[in-house]
Amino acid sequence: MNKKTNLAKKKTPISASVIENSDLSEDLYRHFYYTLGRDQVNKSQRYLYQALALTIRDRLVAKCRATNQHRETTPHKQVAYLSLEFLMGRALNNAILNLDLAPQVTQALTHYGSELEQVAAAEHDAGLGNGGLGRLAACFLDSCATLKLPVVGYGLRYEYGMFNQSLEQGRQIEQPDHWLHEGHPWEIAAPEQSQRVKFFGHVEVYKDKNGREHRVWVNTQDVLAVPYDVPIPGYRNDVVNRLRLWKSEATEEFDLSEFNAGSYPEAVAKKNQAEQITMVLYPNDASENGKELRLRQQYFLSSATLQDIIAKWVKQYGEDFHNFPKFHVFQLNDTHPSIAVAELMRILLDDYQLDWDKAWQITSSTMAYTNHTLLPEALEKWPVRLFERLLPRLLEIIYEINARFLQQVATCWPGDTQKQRDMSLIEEGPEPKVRMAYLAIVGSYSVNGVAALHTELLTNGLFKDFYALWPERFNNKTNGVTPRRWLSHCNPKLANLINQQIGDEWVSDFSKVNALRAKFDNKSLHKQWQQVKLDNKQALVDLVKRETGVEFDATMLFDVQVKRIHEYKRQLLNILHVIHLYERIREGELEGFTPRCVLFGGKAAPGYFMAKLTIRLINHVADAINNDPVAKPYLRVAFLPNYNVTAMETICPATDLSEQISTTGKEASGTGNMKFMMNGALTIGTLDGANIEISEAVGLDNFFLFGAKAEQLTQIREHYNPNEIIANSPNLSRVMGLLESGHFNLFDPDLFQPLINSIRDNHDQWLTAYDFDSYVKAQEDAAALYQDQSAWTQKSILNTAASGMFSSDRTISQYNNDIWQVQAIEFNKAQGERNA
Ligand code: 26V
Repeated sequence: MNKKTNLAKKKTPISASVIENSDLSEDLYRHFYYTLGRDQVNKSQRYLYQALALTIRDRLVAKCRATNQHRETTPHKQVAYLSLEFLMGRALNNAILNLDLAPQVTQALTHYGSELEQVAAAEHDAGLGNGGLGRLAACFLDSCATLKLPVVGYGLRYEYGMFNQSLEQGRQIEQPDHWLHEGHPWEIAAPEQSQRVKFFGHVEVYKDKNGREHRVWVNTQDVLAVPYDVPIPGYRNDVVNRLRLWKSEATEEFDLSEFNAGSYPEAVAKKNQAEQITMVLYPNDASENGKELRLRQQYFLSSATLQDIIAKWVKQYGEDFHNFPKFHVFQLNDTHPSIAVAELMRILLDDYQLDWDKAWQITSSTMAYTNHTLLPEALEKWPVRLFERLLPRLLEIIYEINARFLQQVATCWPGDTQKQRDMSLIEEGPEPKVRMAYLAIVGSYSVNGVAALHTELLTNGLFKDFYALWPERFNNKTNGVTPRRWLSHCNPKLANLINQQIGDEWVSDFSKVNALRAKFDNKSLHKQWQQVKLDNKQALVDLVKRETGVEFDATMLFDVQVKRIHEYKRQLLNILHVIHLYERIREGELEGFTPRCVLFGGKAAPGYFMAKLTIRLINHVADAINNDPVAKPYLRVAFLPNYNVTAMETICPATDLSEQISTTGKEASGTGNMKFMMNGALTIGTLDGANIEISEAVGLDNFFLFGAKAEQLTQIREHYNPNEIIANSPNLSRVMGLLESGHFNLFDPDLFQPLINSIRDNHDQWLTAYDFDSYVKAQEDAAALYQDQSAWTQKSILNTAASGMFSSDRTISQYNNDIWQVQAIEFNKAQGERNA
């Protein structure tokens, strides 16, 4: 143990055990009365929430320190998970669950006449992500802490998270989400660990006295990266990991030099420019529009993180890096932080004078890359010109990486210059661009997809040349979600029922949930299972009524599609089916009709015209149906505004039928599908993404499958003639007839013409018309089954029972076994307390 750690320990006044044993009620009172200076609970419960958060945070901080001490005293390998997004949602209930403090908290709140549920509702979601990719990062942090793995999340502390969505006459309206405006009690700033990140400037070359050439990046405009740490508790295991979020600030010199030159306005403008970097999360999760600020965000995160880790390394081991790969892994969440490959090279070459081969050996054995999308428009490419201006030294390094890489390509495929052009990190053309995915692949020792089909499509399609060159680099890691948030916390009634049936070990070993399988036919379990679902549906009825005014009926089938609005996810196909059901009602085709409530939710990227128009169509159709008294007993439709993590916590426990209906080959994995399954929903879905593994795990008897198969796609697209399909399908003709008659847009002719045209287009990538009839058939099967409540409940239980492999604990164990190979933290508790 070195001197420094000893000193730090002496200064620590309160040990983990002291705070653990202190009275939670007293701490709550102290924070409420003294820290916040309050003496009454006002109606909003906001201060009570803040005091409770600080009370819980004290306990987390103590454990976090013990976890850190272990890190410092027992050198071991650690993972940095780099992500531009962490969609954390609320933290309070999660911390209370993981620290097992619910009884004490409930007791303490009685003094204020409050209940945890009301207090927890005062917390704003930390919406620092768009959707699947960001929420996956949050689930992963929970699993890493629960598995005691030394993993630190690194991200950006956006001032404004994902926009808030409201609806005006069926249109999406975006409002800024200033989630920090009442403070963020979970974070702790560490300004003493700030890093400087360089931008702009130019590169100068000089020779040292030994004649060796050096390159220096000079005349830069630096921005300060200030870290804010958020504690990440494991499930009842004393481990508390960290999420480090960087905030951009102006350096002091910025103000001083300009101010001394007498240009105060310029000084303030530059300060603003620096602070802009972490001001707002980009809300488009598919189309890359090459915005300079976005590249600045990416470099800012990558550079601050690497400098932070290397500074700690140098402090501990000096400038000898040869063991660095034995102690560090950088997992890149998509290409967004992939500039880290070039940045680590820059630091090793320029700041520590390593030679190229040594630096490259270190870089390419510490970086690992996860791909999350096959959509060509989401693959990042940055104009070379932008790089040249913003990050000139990084561009030089990328060119050098590329030159050396292309030599390898030439050796492997002699004389094949086309291959070199295809694989080059630089895409040629009038506006040459850097292909970030290729940079990530070339610089990483592991490249993974997020579901079996997705990885297969990467290796045979998008990255096939790279796979041919380095097959051993590629691997699959099917996504998962944390059963703590997505079952224990969000569905306590079902969690209790499962506990009664099979014990509670499933919470930290989710494979154990399989024991429910044996009970799928137990009649008394059926009754309780149905009652839980009904209660959960009632909670969703209340939410839908409050937010939309639409009255759902908990006895009807709850059919739900919540996710980002995107053409490939095919909310359009879903609403066509709703129109089909409405037509049946209007025509009196009511034999065997199962009454249902259809719920939609999700945000469209602000500039995504077709997605926004789809929201309008859903709302117009919903209005027509909800205002038609003939439809009321059979069909209700709502679009829940502002879908987010917290909304999903009420939605997934209440869902009967989970809509996972993307065009085959387009959804990399999906993770909502897993949350619904865990909570006993049945899935209607295509063989896309992780739906394939879901249907295999639960069996096709318990899954409503429809749609084109991956291997048929090329053929289907070649001869695709949607107009003929429509003409030959009585159901689809009738639906298109009603839609095209203007029934849903009486005062706005042609409003939905772009959607109609897209369905009728021979080049419709999403194959909406192709899949319609088989979708209707699968929906009919679901509706028929729902009428047999006992058969439905059997399948519901079987779905939960088969969801064991969709825990992110399983996913993370595989990342660790195959990619990271870090040791679980096994700190000796007694030692932790003594040292404290
Ligand atoms: C791309 C862009 C590009 C423009 C700027 C902002 C931005 C933000 C995010 C993205 C990447 C979107 C990729 C993504 O979210 N993929 C989803 O990842 C999930 C977790 O692996 C997976 O379940 C979903 O199927 C996949 O769509």
